[in-house]
Amino acid sequence: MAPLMELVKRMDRRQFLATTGSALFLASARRSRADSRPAVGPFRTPLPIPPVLSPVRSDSAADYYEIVQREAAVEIVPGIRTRIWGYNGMFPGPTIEAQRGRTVVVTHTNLLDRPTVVHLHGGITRPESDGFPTDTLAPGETRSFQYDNTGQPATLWYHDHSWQGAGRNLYMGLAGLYLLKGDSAVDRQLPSGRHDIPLMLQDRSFTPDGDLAYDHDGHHGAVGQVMLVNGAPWPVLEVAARKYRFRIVNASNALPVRLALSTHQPLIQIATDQGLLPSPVTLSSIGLAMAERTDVIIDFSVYPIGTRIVLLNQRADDALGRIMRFDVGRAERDDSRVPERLAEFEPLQRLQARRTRTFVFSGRPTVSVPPGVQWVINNEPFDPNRIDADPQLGDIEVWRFVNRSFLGRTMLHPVHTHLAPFQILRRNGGPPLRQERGWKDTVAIEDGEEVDVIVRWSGYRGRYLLHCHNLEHEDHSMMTRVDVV
Ligand SMILES: [Cu+2]
Repeated sequence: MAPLMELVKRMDRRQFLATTGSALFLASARRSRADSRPAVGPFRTPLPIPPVLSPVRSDSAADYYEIVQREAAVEIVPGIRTRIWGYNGMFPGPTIEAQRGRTVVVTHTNLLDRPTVVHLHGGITRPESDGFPTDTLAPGETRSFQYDNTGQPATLWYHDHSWQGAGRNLYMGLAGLYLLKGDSAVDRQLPSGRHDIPLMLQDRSFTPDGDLAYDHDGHHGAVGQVMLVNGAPWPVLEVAARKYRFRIVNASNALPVRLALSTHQPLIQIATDQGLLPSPVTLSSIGLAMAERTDVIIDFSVYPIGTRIVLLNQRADDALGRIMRFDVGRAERDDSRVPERLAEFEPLQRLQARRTRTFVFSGRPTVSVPPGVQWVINNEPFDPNRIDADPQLGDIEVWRFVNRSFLGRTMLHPVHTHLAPFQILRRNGGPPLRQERGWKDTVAIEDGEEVDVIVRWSGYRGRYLLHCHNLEHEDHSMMTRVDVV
């Protein structure tokens, strides 16, 4: 074994990260993977913040936005142009800031050469605007989507949802943030403005000439070699020695992460997918599967000016084990605080449920040479014309998600319900994780696990979805139609 790798193996990974420079880090990353990407190192790029989109007009009914889906060449790796498919030609797309209870209408025009589908992840959305996978926007077509923003203030995101095309379309850039904001007394006390920062995580691979290299790995999932935050590789954010709120979205196709700080300082979690928790939770690490979100407070006032803190992904031992760095650059006054009571929370009880439905997530071999895998729910692939669940509007139901392993291969399935948020009742017969005791719309089901969630099917009648948010599983074809009747 090469001396470097031997050294790395013997050291605790955090110790390795703390004591070695980026050159060494890159050398080890290169050795651990067949490497064909352009030279890109960690902690050389400032963190970009996606710009907030301005409405083209507003009236008493709504704020109106326009987005064009188009190809563009953008600088992701410094000095190199990368061809992307982006909302307004950006990677990620522009951020939409919505206010609870105020309607937003987004008019999309598709200037790409393929059909696309627009979905607002986490939104309580009327069915005609929810982005059913066959509700395509054809090349050249323009259509408006209406979001009523009746849910809790939360960190949402919008992205492509094309049937058998979502994996590639998101990889190429069709994703953006949608921040549903509130203005309660609690919201005003928490860090805000330039101290409230979204972090959209996406791993990517690049070809030698800088293009995105999409490989679905036999429908197991497209995992990259470079960690991007808001479209920049392993960026750096200079922070003041005070509290910040970070809205962290795992927008990767197939990479679950476990967030932790290199200094062992705990993260103060204040929100899940669907908004503020009843009270803050202090955690040494937070698991975040694909499409899950967490809002955390990090208090940099505990560090001397000049301290560098790395946000780690403890699920990876290679280049994807680091996400970004915070450099404490200056002192600053801090009037924000984290209240002990964050949000009202009504725990739903199993007794309130009208019925229980079970969904088994597994794989089955395809009839091909060599045999591949098709991802299925209750042994059925997605069929847009088959209704697999038909909850009544207003009903509360328990949905049991079972992850049954396939050919001994460990697969995580992040399960996502459209329209209706849920609470987690039981995880493997025990209580939910401390980080998931709030309203959720996506839940990580690890291999062999069984999770009961309780869902209130309110909002709208119509055609919706339940699916795995590993995008390559979703495309092939771990998705099922749910009609609210
Ligand atoms: Cu899956």
